[in-house]
Amino acid sequence: MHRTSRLLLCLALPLALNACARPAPVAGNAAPQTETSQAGELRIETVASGLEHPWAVALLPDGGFLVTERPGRLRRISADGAVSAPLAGVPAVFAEGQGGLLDVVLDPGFAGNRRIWLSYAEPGPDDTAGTAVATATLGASALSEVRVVYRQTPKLKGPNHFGSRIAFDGNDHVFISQGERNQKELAQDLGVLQGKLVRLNLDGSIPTDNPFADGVGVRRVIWSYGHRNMQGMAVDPRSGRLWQSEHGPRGGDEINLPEAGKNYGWPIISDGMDYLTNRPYAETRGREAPGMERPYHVWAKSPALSGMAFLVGHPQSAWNDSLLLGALAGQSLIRLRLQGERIVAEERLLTNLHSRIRDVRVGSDGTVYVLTDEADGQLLRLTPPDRANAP
Ligand SMILES: [Ca+2]
Repeated sequence: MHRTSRLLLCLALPLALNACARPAPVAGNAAPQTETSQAGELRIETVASGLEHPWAVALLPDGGFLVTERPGRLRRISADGAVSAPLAGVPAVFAEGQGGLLDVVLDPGFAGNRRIWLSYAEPGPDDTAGTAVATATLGASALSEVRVVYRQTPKLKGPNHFGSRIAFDGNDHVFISQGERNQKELAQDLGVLQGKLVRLNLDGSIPTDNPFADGVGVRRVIWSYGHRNMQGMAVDPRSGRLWQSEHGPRGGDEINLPEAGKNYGWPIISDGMDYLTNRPYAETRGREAPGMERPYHVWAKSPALSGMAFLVGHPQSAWNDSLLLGALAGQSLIRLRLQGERIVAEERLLTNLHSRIRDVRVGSDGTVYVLTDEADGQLLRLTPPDRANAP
């Protein structure tokens, strides 16, 4: 429905007030905007708006999109921006605080099996919740064959630090990022799943070559540990290596390239603030310790990182060889310029939107898609500058 006619309906029907409390999802009709990036002019179009705190976008082979909304809705958006009603069959979610419906990605075999993967905060008894991942078959208006393949246990009370992103290594494994549910000491406990990056086979079973597969009293699904709240993850298509981001405590947001069995330090070491003393970790517990990994890259002031995506293999694009990251508190799209795996420069884009950026994905043609995390959230299409026109 058009915005104006919807407003009139809302005014005429007081009983509809509840439905009028927020905008309905609509196709974008604003004229494209432009912005000057360090590498040339960037074009910005609104594909759709009125999405309620959209969390993740998956790019469908037909040019359309699947978008999660944190309160628990999954919608299909056509290439021209038409937004569907919520799809039926989505698992129930714990939609409080940072919880709700989180990531959506297409299965590596999607073209043949129409399977998708969803991560979400799964409700448990007594107001507890935990990160979970389900697979499902995508139909026109509903999901079918919904199957939970991963559950974080134990479930805990509290609305924060669920993660979560899903990424495939191209070698029949899936990585699931999550958080420590704001119970930081758990991140060092290999007997629980909070604060761990986990790795599964695509059928949900545990790989026999996981680093703790033979351990006693440890969770065999763990890949790496000592993580805080991992809301960004992507595999570098050039190397097949997994990159991950996590929120630091009021400072010290990190990028890591997690390796099997390694300890990424939380809450023993950090580059952020020690909440107990309100002083920097650097002055209290420290930023490094034996047997623990320093971040691969770290920000002293937290951008509050969410989704991430590589833009590589597009030599015509002036943004080729970049890592793109959504920033929530930082209200921008961060572009890290890469030389190989080395981060050599940073620029912040979309700052004029004054919006939290929740997710970013890169299409097969190098087009960039971004979600703003707002009550009236948008799906944006960014056309990066051509190398031919770069300054
Ligand atoms: Ca760390």
